[in-house]
Amino acid sequence: MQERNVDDLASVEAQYGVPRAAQACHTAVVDGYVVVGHVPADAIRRMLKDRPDIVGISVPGMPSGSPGMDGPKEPFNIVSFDKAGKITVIEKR
Ligand SMILES: [Cu+2]
Repeated sequence: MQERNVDDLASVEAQYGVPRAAQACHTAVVDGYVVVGHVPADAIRRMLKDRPDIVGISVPGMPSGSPGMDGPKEPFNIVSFDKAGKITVIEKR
């Protein structure tokens, strides 16, 4: 695994085709998919198994109580985004 801290994550995310509304604090590339923010591991596993025709998935923002975030659980959306920049809510947690 290669890890890199950058000052301008938004431009890195743009380079990987992450639409602005899906951007968050961390970007990973996993087996050809882009994973943005605090996405639950089981959602990543499902994507890697089903191999949908998308660029990647994201939990936009830093919702309290999402994986890796402290604080009371607040509802959050898991979204997918495609090559056209279209964002689809695939799951609410
Ligand atoms: Cu974060």
